[in-house]
Amino acid sequence: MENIEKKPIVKFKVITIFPDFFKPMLEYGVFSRAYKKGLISFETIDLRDFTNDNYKSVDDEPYGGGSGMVFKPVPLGKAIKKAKSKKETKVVYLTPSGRVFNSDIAKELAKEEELVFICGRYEGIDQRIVDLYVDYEVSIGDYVISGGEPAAMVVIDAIARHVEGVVKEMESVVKDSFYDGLLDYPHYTRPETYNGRKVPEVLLSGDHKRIELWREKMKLVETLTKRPDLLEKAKLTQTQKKLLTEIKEQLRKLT
Ligand code: 6GU
Repeated sequence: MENIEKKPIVKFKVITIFPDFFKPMLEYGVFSRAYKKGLISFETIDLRDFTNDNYKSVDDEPYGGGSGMVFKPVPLGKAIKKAKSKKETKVVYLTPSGRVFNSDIAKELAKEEELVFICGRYEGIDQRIVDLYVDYEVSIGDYVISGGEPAAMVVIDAIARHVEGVVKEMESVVKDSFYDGLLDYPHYTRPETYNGRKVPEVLLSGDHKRIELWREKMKLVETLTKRPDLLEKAKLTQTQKKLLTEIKEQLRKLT
C-alpha cells in the first residue's frame, strides 16, 4: 500500500471524575492489544485529586444563575498542567458544542505525540479553561450525552486506529469506511447461500481485478444511496468519477 504515513507512538491522557469508566478499553479488543504492546499509552487523571476541600468538589453554580453546575477552573487548570508533559501537547475538550469529529480529525490527531482529553459533566467547564488551554473542541454528533467519557472513548479509539501497528494490517484501515471519504463495500462470508440469498457471483469468481472493480463500484453505490452528502466532499479519482457516472446512468434507467 502506498501513501501510509508512519506515525509515532501516541500518549493519551484523560482528565475525568470517573477514571474507572475507561478500564474496559484496556481489557478488550484492538485498543487493549495496542496498549499492551506499548504502541500507545493511556492514563486517566482523576480531577478530584486536584481539589483541596474536604468534599473534593469539582463543580460550582454558574455565575449569572440558571440550572446545572460548572466545572471549576482551579482544579481543572491544575490537572491540565500536570497532564501536559510539554507545552506543545494538544488539549482536546469533549463537548456537544465542538466540531463534529470525523476521520480527518482522527488522522490529524494521530500525528501528535501526546494528547490530553477533558471530559466534561454537568453544564460544562469554566470558559476561561477553554480560552487558556483548549486546542480542539470536539463533539461526537448532534445529540447530547450525559458526560464526555463515552465521547472520549470513541475519539481515542478512532485516533488509535491511525497509529502505525495498532490495527494489524494498515491496509484494513485504509480500506475502512471514511478513509477516502466513502462508505465501505458490502462484505460476505460462508455459507454461499443463506436464507435463499446467494453471495454476489463476482466474489466467487476468483477474478481479483473484477472483484476490485465491483468493490470500488459498490463503495460508490453505498455512498450515493446512504450518504450522498459525503460524495460532495470526497476527492474522487478519475476511475471513481467514471464509475459514478455509470452508476448514475444505470439508476436513471431503472427509474
Ligand atoms: Cl463530546 N459530550 C457530550 N456531553 N455530549 C455530546 C458530545 C460530547 N458529543 C455529542 N454529544
